[in-house]
Amino acid sequence: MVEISDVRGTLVYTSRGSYSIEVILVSKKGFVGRFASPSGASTGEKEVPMFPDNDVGKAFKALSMVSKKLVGFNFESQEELDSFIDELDGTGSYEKLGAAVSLGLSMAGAEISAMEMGVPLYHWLSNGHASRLPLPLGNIIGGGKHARGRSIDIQEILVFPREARSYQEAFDSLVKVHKTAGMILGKKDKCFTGGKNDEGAWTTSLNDEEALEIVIEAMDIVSDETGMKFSLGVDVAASSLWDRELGKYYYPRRNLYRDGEEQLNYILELIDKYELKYVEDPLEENDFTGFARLTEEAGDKAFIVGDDLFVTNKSRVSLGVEKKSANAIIIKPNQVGDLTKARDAVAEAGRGGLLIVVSHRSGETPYPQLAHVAIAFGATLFKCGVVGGERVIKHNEIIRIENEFGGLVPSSINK
Ligand code: 2PG
Ligand code: MG
Repeated sequence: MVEISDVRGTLVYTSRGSYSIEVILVSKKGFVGRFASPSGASTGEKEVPMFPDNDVGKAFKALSMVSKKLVGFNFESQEELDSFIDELDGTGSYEKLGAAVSLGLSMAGAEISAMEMGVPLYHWLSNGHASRLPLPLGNIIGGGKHARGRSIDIQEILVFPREARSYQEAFDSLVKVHKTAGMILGKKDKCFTGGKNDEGAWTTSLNDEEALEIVIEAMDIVSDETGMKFSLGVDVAASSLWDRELGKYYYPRRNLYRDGEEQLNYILELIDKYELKYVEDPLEENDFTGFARLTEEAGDKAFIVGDDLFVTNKSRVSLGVEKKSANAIIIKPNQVGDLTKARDAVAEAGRGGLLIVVSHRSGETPYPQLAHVAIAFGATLFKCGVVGGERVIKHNEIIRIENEFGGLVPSSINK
């Protein structure tokens, strides 16, 4: 039984320089848990907002209101804590608290619980069932909203190793792909200054297809050097390209519009031409039917991954499973506001046979806990930037867990 004896909040910053709140929980036995939620730029319209009415001041007020009720609260499980936070919010979707407060409380609560039990956080979050590590999925060249529309139109060109003896070896090879891609860009892109976007991916003046070719070249070089086998992927973040009024996707670099059918065919072409094995948000966030067509046509070749489509929300996952809209899912706890709701989405996705990808946000905070969430939720892929302190702290945490606790080996992927 864990008892909360103090609740505090401090105004802190994300890697993008926007506000977050470090939520601090102290247990009666004197353990201290802290967490500050990240926030996105290409956010799903159905995700829990960072702050109520986008107002950090209101979030602090909400935190001080619920603090009084949390002090003295006892809980035995994460579900008990999270359902109490949900009840205190009262809207069912954290409209009053916002994700910075609700997930801050949930994660800080998980921290103090794990400390009291004397177990690592991933152990607490998985009830001791965690048995494997994910493989890293890294952002190599990026654009879209993460580069203020000044790079490629596709938001992310991603790479993952398909198997590795250790997470350390897998991550090392991704770092090499990132470095090598930077070197090639230095030669091929006359405007390249070494500039990176919000997630530490390179930005470029080249177009989407030229950028894809550079990443393939980098993968091949590192593969020859290390023997590691890589697969290529993209996050189209298509809701950011979607013009709702026109009902078309707009690609600003080429000043080009594509309707739903053209978009679907373009994605199918990209999958074939570049042998993409991972395609996240290829269509706008409410197009469950288009997603299902894509999964039907290309799901054997590539993971069709729902991010804004699902927003880590169990009922949207159920709909997607029923319609066979995707064969993989992005899990971002802040999208849904607490760890239990995120775990419910994972369980529902698991019932539908979806591959689990736990993911960072573009505006991250320099805290390691997401590494534990990825392990606890049995993620096959951990999507996180390759460089930048707020990203590397999470990869380093997985490497530390791998070395300190033993018995956890990376997953492998046959795509
Ligand atoms: C995404 C994420 C992370 P953001 O679209 O998958 O890469 O971006 O956090 O801006 O939503
Ligand atoms: Mg995404």
